[in-house]
Amino acid sequence: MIKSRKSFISSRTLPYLAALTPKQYECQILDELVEEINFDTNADIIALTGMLRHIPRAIDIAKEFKKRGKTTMIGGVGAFAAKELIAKSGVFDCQIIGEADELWESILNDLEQGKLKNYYECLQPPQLKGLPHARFDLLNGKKYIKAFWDRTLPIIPIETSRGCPNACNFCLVSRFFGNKMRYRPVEEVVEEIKYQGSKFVMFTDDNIAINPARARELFLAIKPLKIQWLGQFETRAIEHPELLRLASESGCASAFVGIESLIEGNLRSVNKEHNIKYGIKEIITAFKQADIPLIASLIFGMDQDTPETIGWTIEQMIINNVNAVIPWIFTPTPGTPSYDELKNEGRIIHENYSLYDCWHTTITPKSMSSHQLENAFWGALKRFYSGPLILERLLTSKINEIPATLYHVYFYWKIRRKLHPFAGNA
Ligand code: B12
Ligand code: SF4
Repeated sequence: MIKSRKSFISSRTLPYLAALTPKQYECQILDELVEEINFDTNADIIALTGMLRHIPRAIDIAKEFKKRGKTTMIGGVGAFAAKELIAKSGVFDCQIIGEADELWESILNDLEQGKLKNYYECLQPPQLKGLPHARFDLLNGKKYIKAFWDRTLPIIPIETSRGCPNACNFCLVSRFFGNKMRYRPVEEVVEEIKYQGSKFVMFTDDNIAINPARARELFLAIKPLKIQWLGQFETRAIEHPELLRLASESGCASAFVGIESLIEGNLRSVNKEHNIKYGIKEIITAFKQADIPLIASLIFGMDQDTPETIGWTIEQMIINNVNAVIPWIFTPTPGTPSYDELKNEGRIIHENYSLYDCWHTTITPKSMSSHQLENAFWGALKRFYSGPLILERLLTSKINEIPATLYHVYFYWKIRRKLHPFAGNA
């Protein structure tokens, strides 16, 4: 565990699961990133969630609770990716695969009637109409940072859709949520934002503008709320400049864009051809013209990457004045084609999932050694977040870019301690 005093944003998962829980149950939520576990709690059921890298820790936690006679359950994307490991651990009374919206209540009913099964799977993804509002009131709000301009409530993650029609080989989203988009009714999204009350929202959608007509409807509906929001966009969004402008007018404070690689062969090798069409300059210019600060998500260590291509990529980001970069090391998640491919080629070095955090090497890359990959990755982070470049960015930032640019000082501090900018935040 990499713990922090305060996290950037809470997860939506458990506050949402609490909202799905029938009223006769009392729920408590504990986020181990920022709090300590009380193993002597009087709770009857311990329900755990996490990404793949949290699974070894979840197994240890469940072991402790089993010793104390509790009923242990686990679900979520990590549990989906590590199904075999979880089953083998033998410390969970119940393993839930897939979306739990329509399953959770019946699981609790089965438990009440002494008929709890060891394994539940969602076979039919739920429609996203009438979802309850997540119970963020159950979290310790003091443990999450607040926006610079609104010190009242932390940033709140809100979901407006699930699924992704693309199938990038390294990504779990279309494997877990399916490749058909499902949307929450826009009026229900607006209602939840109002209900949660925060003036800063992070949309958890993987592609907030994948459907331009629906995105337009959403942006128009949230514009009067006068919130600031963060969202994930795919590169194809630049084909709709008027939509990007509307996103900006509706409060988009930063766009997290899956650029992944500037090398065509890399994009082809991971089935992300849709990114090939656009040059990095074109992408950055389109977001700048819409006045939306762009955070480029990059993946290093794909087949055609070498220390030189990684160095070159980061220079391209600097030359083109991208607002921020978040680089990751190519990591194969079980359940994805990348994992199967690398496994078949014998290129997976180890399966200690606690290091599957996307900033440790877990594979032998094709065109360099693992050591070279790790060095080039840290070199890229240090270069982009170097003192002189941060200062230059701060001095040249527009007013709306300054809050995000100030985080670069924090990133600088973390990178010097060999921590990824997001470490301790997810
Ligand atoms: C928001 C988000 C983040 C945020 C915030 C994280 C947070 N605090 O939650 C940030 C930006 C920080 C982040 C970071 C990372 N993320 Co992220 N993130 C997401 C995202 C987009 C949304 C998560 C979410 O809130 N979903 C909504 C909730 C309600 O859905 P849910 O958790 O799946 O829960 C449902 C079911 O799974 C189930 N369920 C879940 N848990 C449980 C438990 C029980 C007991 C039960 C019954 C049911 C149940 O019930 C829910 C309702 O159906 C997902 C993709 C996605 N669409 O889900 C990726 C995702 C989770 N992230 C992923 C990854 C890889 C990362 C990173 C490692 C790096 C990266 N390359 O993106 C970093 C981690 C950094 C670090 N320090 O290690 C992967 C995880 C894959 C994996 N290997 O586990 C995902 C799936 C994206 C992907 N492309 O594959 N992430
Ligand atoms: S990386 Fe993004 S575009 Fe590709 S499948 Fe995952 S969510 Fe979809």
